[in-house]
Formats: sequence, C-alpha cells, structure tokens
Amino acid sequence: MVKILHTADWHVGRTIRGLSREDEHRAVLAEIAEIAAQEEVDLVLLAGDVFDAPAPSPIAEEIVYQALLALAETAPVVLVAGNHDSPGRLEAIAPLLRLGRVRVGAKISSEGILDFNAMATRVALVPFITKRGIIRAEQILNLDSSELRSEYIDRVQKIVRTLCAGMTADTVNVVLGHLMVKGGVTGGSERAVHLFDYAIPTNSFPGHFNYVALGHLHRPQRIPAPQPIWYAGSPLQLDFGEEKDRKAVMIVTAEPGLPAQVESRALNAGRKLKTLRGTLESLRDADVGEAYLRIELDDPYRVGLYDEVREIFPNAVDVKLRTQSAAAGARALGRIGRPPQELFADYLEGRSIKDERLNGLFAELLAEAQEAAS
Ligand SMILES: [Mn+2]
Repeated sequence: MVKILHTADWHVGRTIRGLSREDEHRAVLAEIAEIAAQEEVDLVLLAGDVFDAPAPSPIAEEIVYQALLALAETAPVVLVAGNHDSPGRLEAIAPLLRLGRVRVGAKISSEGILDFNAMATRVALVPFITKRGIIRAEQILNLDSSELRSEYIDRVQKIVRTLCAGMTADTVNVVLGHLMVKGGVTGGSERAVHLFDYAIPTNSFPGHFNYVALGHLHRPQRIPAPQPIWYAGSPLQLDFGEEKDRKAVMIVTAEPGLPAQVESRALNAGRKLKTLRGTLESLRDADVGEAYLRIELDDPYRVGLYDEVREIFPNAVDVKLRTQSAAAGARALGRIGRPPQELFADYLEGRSIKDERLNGLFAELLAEAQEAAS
C-alpha cells in the first residue's frame, strides 16, 4: 500500500491587485508539509504551476525551494512543469533538487517514467505541452482550428500512451500531469483561452493506472470517469473566480491492481476572497474577516466615495461602481464577438494609421499571446 499527497498550482509569486501573498504562500505550504508529515505519506506529487511566472523573484524561489525541502523531509517529491513555469529553469535546477529528494519533469522525455522500486510505484511525467511544442509550423499554416485541435489532442494522447506503455498491474501506476482533461470545471483565473478546446478525453489514459494527479484547474475536483482522475487545485484562492472553492490537497491510498482511494484534506492558511455588491450603506456591517474584498457599489459617484470605502474596508483590493461599469459595458458591447484582428484594424483606422506591416505583426503577436495564455 502506498500513500501519496497530491498538490498543484502553487503559483508562488502571484499577487492580488499588486499586493504580495508571500506570507500566505509560506503559511499554506507549511500547512501542506505538516499534512504530509502527519499522514506519513510515502510520496508527494506536485502537478505544475509551481511558480506564477517563468522568471520568479528570488523570494518566490526561496519560498518554493524551502517548501520542497520541507516536504522532502517526509517523502520523495516529484514535480512537473506547468504552463506558468519555465521548463528550462526547472531543468537547470533539477540536478540540485535531486540531491534533496526532489525529482523534476521539466520537459516531455522518453525517460519520463520514474520507478520507485522500494514502494513498487511508477510515475509517468507529463509536464505542460504547448501547441507549438508538438505541432509543426507548416501545420499551423495549413490546418484550420478544429484540425489543429484534433492534431494536438491526438499527439498528447500518443505521448501519454507511450509513457504509460510499460506499466503493468503489479505496480502502483500514477500519471502526474499538467494538462486539460475533458469534464473539468474552471475557477476563472486559469487564463481560459481555448482551455476546453484543447482538453484530452479521459480515455487517453491507458488501462493499468491507479491514479491520475493533475494540475491546471484551480478548483479541487474529481473528473467524471470510471477511474480516479483528480485536480488538486491551487492551495490559495488566487482570484475572485475562486471565492467558492474550498482549497485542499489530496491524500491518495493506492495498491497495485485497484483504483486508488482519495480523500481531500482542507487547507486553511490562505485568506479568503470575497465579493460584496450593494450600496455602501447596506454593506457597512458586512462580516468580512481578513478576506481580500472586491466591492461593486450601486451608489452614484460622489467625491470621496472611494476613500470612504477604503476606510470601512481596509482589505478592499478592487472597488468599482456598477453604474459606471454598466456604461462601459454598453460601449464594449459593440466589440463583443468580433475577431481581434478586426478590432485592431478599427483601432488603426481610428488613429488614421495605414501600414500593412502592422497587421502582420499584430497577427504574429496575437498568436504568441494566445499560445502563452492557454
Ligand atoms: Mn495554474
């Protein structure tokens, strides 16, 4: 019997409207290390988006490496790169992390299977796979978007199947991946561009596996499938789309030949995110604790209103007047559903700029941004 702790999407370095969350990250990662120790797990799996940005700050690095070492005091740790991580950076640090019992899957590799013989456990490593990473340039030019999508899904499936080909029923087999699987529910802060278009079906995972440990979606959830396929979710509420999420890690008990048993353990160290809507008068006595607040006011604008809000709610990080957003919404309505290239052309025309090269450069930039955002 093998006991595993599954966590994901730490996003260390993430701020909320410019405010640091370093203290919360330290606290919640310590909470995870404590759970690992209490549960006496045999293995820790971290399913990508360790950092929030590909070039993290020294403080973010310190928080992550300390947390990894704290976890490694209990059990070996395995992590894969997510779309927010820099594979090159993680690959560079991998030999040092290995000395501290932390194994890294930074890039897809034919050696992407770890054997933990002492506990008869195999882990297939599926770091995030970019569209550019597996689709050739000429295909990007010649295929339409639905063909590109099925090409991507097909290749990701092949990669997963190839990695898992050697798995047999006499070991505990786990897939550790940062990827989008069909049937998941987003929390709203995962940069949802084309998220579901590029989701792979649950039957992509071949027969002999006991558990699929995923990262990418920030809400902890089981994917509807006969076998246990789970997103651990992020340990902190990262954005207001996640207000309802109850953050957690998964404790997974597995033995060869049987689907794993999964229990979630709640994480409580992070501050909550909360949205308040109404007039300032009606909200005045709201019980908000330590939560970061998004406040949407029905009041008409008056001088000093924002100062009043901040006085009553020092933890307000986002304050809007709904009356003003309605007006802005009406202006934006005329732009809804139109492709970015067209909007850009409008913008140029509005500024009396005529230069064909700009349209080409914009298209290039857009393709790159969509790639990076997904
Ligand atoms: Mn993420």
